[in-house]
Amino acid sequence: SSTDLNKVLDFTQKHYAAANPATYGIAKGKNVIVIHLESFQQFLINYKLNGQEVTPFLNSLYNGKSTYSFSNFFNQVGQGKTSDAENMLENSVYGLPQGSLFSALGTDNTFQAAPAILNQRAGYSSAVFHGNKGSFWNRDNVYKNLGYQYFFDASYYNTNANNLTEYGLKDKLLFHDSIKYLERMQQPFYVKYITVTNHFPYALDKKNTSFPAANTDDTSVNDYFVTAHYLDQAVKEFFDYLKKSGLYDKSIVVIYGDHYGISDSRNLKLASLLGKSADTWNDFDNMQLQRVPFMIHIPGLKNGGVQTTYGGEIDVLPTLLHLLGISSKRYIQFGTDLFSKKHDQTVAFRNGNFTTPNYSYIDGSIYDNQTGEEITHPSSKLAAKVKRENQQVNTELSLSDSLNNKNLLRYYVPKDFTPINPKNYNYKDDFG
Ligand code: GP9
Ligand code: MN
Repeated sequence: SSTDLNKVLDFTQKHYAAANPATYGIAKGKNVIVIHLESFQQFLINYKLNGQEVTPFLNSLYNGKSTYSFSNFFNQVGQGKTSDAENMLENSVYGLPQGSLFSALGTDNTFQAAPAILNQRAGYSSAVFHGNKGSFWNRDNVYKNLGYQYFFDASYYNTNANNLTEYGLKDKLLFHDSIKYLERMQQPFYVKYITVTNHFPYALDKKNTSFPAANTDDTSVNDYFVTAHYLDQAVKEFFDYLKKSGLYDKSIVVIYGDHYGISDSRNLKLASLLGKSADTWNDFDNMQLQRVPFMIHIPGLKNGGVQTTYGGEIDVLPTLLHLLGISSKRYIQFGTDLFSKKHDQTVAFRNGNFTTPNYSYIDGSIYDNQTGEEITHPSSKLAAKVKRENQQVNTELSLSDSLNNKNLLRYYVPKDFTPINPKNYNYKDDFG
């Protein structure tokens, strides 16, 4: 109803963060290449297992001056896992409290997503490259509503048995075998690569592994480092191609981890590898491991580096649009530009918990982010502040749920936006 829509509009307009003039438009007109690192957690970055870097190439990007690298960026997924990450990154709207939005609402809901905005505002073509079948998480329907022009799913690659892992084509093959499609994309393009090899239980055939596993008594924890290393090699090979092909200098590369790889229940096995004790491991430690990498690699950038701003997947779209010189105020987006002086550093998780630069709120308890200690007797000032933020997080999540469950974007057309007609897209044709 219009009051429901007005409540959402009222919140998002008040919550909007104006772009930072120092970064607005610095990537204008560049191709955008998004690399979705499956199940890849931030703790892997700059981590050494038995003295050996697990992900040397990603580390070189993270530590370099041509990348904005976020050290306090959190995944905010619910049960939709990868699809929740995709929904947040390309709509700046949360997933559902239960289940996958893509599966439950993705076929019939109205979206005003990144591919559509970039195409209409700046003439971007768009494609997804993913080695799984297109119907997984209902993607082949959802992507048409997002305005993706092409979806190169498993049917476009040689998927004989030894090219596959459980969720599809091995990552090195995905990056390699998709080149013939990428090279026919009209520029500027917005393309997304969804990797799968680094997925629970992190099994990988011997001929593809070149990194010694860890030696805890949990095989999936041990093998996590092996498939993370493989993924790192795959990304390096892709960058080598980008440089050789000349695409590198005409593009920016957005790299993110979609969510945790090691679940809370297995963190006790991981603790010792992080120099922590399983005996004292608690909810605060679990939350700290919800960090995932978020890097924006901009060839030629000289003053990038590690950004300590607190943020999450919900913030990516307004951040990206502003870097491309595309204003975002007219859209209904729950995130804010990470570079903005007005960026909201309260990071909401799907279960209502949240973290901020100074403290975390977990199932009713407050923790000091610097010491990790629970603040059992908060000052009245802190208690009031946490209460306010708790209310805002709950408001934000419930307004996002209202937008999704009532499909409110049907009733809102942003300035100069042409509603997407999913019938205009057909992913089965040969690449036309
Ligand atoms: C497969 C991919 C699997 O297409 O979505 O990752 P998940 O959704 O389980 O995180
Ligand atoms: Mn995933």
